[in-house]
Amino acid sequence: MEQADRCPHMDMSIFMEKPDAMIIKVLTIAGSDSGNGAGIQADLRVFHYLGLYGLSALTAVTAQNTLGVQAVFPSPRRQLAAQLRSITSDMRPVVTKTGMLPAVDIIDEVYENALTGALGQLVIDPVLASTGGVRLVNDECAQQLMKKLIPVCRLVTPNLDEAALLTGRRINNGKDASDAARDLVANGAEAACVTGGHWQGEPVDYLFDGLEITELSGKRVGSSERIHGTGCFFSAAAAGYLALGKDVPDALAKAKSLIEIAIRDAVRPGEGMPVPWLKSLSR
Ligand code: PXL
Repeated sequence: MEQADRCPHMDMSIFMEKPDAMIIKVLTIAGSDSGNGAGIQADLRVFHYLGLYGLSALTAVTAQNTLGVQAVFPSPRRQLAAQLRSITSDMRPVVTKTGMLPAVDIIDEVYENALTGALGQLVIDPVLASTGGVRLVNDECAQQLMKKLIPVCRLVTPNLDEAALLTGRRINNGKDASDAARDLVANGAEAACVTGGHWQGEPVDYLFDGLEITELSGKRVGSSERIHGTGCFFSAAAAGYLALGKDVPDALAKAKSLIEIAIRDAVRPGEGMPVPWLKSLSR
């Protein structure tokens, strides 16, 4: 009452007893990038841009800047478990996006939570290496992703290197990328989108939804190879659009348009790599 007197335009609905049903929640389970290019920082930025309420559970703390990753400190499983318990006992994400999952037991923890249904639809960005080429998770983690999480996901969004590592294929052309997407669906994913942004030429992505291959073509807006955080940004955007009710092809097409804008407007906060940026978030 007192506050309303002071601020007559204040929306008193925040004091309602029930949670706000209009707030759409999306969770990222990922690592922290101290340089603010990738990881949870990128994911939360994208969720906010899309008008979603972003939740986060940390799987690792990285020490990094625009020049590269200097150190990775994986979270102990019980730390992730506690975060997920706190989040899911109070809030229900419509979609959960995973990023860097740096240990087998971290993957197991996400898997066990996914099985309860408390994470909503799962979008997996199978982060294996940084844009600078630093390996962030080992082969055992890649295998555990294939064994546990990919079989229960709505969508997996590997880049060419990640798709090659996960499927054991050499990927040199669109046919190889399509075959890798088929492999991931054969392994249990509902849909797989192998992103071609790191290729020379036009950045075509290959989506397999269990029925057909769709080529998602885009515009080359500078070299995304040297831009740090594009993978996180793209899959966070796809997760966000799924949470907004889009179907997989539509969510991916919209995510592709958004990353193109963010690459065009990329900023260079340090001496090293640029970072995708959403200008309209700034005042
Ligand atoms: O871009 C992949 C990635 C994802 N998540 C975290 C990272 C990186 C790359 O450095 O640090 C936390």
